[in-house]
Amino acid sequence: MIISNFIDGNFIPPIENRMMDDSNPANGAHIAMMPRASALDVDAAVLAAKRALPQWSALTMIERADWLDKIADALEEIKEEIAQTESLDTGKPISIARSVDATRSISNFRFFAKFARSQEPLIFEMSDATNHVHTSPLGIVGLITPWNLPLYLLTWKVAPALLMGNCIVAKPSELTPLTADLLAQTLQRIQLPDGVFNLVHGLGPEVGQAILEHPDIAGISFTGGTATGRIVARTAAPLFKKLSLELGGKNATIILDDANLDTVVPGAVTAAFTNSGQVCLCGSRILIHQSIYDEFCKRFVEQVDAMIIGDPSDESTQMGSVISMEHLQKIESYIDLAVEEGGEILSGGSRAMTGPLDSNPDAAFIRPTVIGGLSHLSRTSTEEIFGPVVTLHSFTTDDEAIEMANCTEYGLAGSIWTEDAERGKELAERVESGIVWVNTWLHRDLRTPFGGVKNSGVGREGGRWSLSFFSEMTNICVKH
Ligand code: TXE
Repeated sequence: MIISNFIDGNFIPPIENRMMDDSNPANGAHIAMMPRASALDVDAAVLAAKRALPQWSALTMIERADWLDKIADALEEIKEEIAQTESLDTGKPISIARSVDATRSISNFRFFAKFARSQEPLIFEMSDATNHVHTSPLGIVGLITPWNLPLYLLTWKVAPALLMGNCIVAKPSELTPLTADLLAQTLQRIQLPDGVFNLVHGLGPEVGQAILEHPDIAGISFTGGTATGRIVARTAAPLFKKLSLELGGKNATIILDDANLDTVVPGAVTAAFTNSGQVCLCGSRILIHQSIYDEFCKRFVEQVDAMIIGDPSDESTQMGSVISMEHLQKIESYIDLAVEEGGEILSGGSRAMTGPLDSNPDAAFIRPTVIGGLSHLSRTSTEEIFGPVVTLHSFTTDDEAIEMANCTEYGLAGSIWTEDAERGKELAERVESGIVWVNTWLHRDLRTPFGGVKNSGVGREGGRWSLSFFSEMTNICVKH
């Protein structure tokens, strides 16, 4: 398979004709050749977007909401192909690719279409004047997205960006180009006007950087690692581009002394190992009240030991591969570090033996790994690993649990498990993060603000925050 850039409504090869390989991390097999585009391709994409902008922004928000529904309908028709393609490109189990990636990619468009229709004009009355808040598109926006939830996170930005009248230059991760290509194919099939959505594939420092630097791109929405987020901020801020940064996390799962372990243990396993722990919201540090630490640890390790690791295309697989051999080596380096720091491997810690896949040196599998006995201030317990690795820690008081939860440089998400929801909500207010779940995880209302604090990012997306990010406001004050 060969994929191309999608510019001005057409699939075209990169101007400098450089291509690169896309492979399946579950077995190392070559899947596709993809463009290694350059700034020249970004320039062409921006030109196309510039040509499309007047007509697209002249539509009403409701007319653009109708387009979002058309996109959702068209994606619904290829939902299984999206799931199969995402599983192939990422190594995630087909069950997750269906229930999380494909489902949410479609619902992102449906949600913003419906949300648009509920919007009222923003008016502030004075005794002698009326203030009308008028919104207009940013213009051309750059969307740069990561490899963990490729289409899910791309569509989370595409839907509101289109709704608010912007035209798009998007760059998915070079590790997972395929479902972005499927989206482009779909938009071409339903004849979204040429140039409204443009897709440029390639390496971050080459294509991503060119998007950040382009003078005609007015805003950047970025999801990825904190280190890259610094580069994005350093490049785009002096150009006064609007910036939304969704970065890394090292989230705490806090289990209070009154927690019901029958529900908490499976909840903590799901929060820890969904998508091989490659979700910025995963609970990678588990803080347990000392009175139930031993019982939790025993039951948690039992459930982790029983997880089915294997071929992502198998319906019964619960955990597939990680995204690449390079990422696998990064994860293994943290497991080595954990041992050096005095940790005890309670489960996993090695490359999974996965039946027919176990003899393949290019299969990026590792067993879900549970580590006890580390200080909550150790590097393993405070640095983002972004893989199927969790550390367990005990605490004695609620205050100590909050102090431990807040001790890292990150502040994206967390969860608190207790039989007393009011106690959980009060504690949640003291967790330095953008999102805290009480007695659940990854339960998402798309109207709510999503984003992190500290090194987990700047800004919020979701509901009205997305509409606000992807638009400019003019206050028009009319004297009576
Ligand atoms: O992210 P990157 P990666 C974390 C996780 C992971 C680390 C790196 O710790 O190990 O980030 O993952 C593009 N200018 N998260 O490599 O490098 C790049 O091509 C412009 C958490 O995927 O940040 C890709 O499209 N763009 C995160 C996108 O940035 C650049 C999810 C993300 O790549 C660029 C994924 C540059 N100089 C990883 N360099 C989350 N919060 O969900 C790279 N890119």
